[in-house]
Amino acid sequence: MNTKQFKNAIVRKPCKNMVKGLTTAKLGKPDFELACEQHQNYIEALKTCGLKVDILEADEDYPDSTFIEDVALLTPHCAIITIPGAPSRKGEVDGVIETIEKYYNNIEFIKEPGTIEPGDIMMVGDHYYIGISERTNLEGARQMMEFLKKYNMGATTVELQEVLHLKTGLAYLEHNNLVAAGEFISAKAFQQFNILEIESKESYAANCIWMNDKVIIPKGYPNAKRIIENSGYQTLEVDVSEFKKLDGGLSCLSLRF
Ligand code: CIR
Repeated sequence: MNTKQFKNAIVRKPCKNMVKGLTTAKLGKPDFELACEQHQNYIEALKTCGLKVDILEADEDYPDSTFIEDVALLTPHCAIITIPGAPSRKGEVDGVIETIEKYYNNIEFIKEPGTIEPGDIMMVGDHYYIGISERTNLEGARQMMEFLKKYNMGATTVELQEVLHLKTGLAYLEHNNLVAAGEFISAKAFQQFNILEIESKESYAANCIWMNDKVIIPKGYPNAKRIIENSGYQTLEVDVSEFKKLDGGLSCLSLRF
């Protein structure tokens, strides 16, 4: 298969203060012990897909710090350190730079007043879709696009209407297959893809991750599972119920490169 293979992931263990994490979900407070167990299973799933996983210790200063995806974009050519749009999350960035430096020489930094959370960034080969959201502003997207261009990568922006992040409702599964829910099913920007449509009652499963020709999906979404398997993928289910309570999904829990 002529697609990029991922070799590494960086994750951060959930902290006890995750119960104070940002959320709109109204699903109650996460159970910390169960979240730790689910996080461990998530790491095992990444390893099953062939990844080496760096596991950072929990950071009690930042309740949302387990959602490590939002602090950097790790491309094949450079790393771009972000400024999250949520004020309580801005400091999360400092705790990952040292680990990223182990893997990257080319490291760029988004600057104020730009804000951008890579939950809003979807990679399709050398092209990146960037959601403009409550967390990612136009200036953040502009700076990101400049960095991508500097390293010969392209980008397109997409205005979000309803969801928190772009990848809340989208996942690219390589081979032109795009999982989509809600506002993205008919969005003009994505009509060139073969859209695998996820019904609204299973929309949480649209945040799944392609990992070296397997797809990690959240447990408990049988219709989404069937659609993805019928498109030729082997799926791995991971229960992430405690992270869902904080508006987080599978992609948010790792940096993959
Ligand atoms: C937040 O609201 O920032 C966290 N509770 C959830 C972040 C989810 N991250 C992601 O989709 N990349």
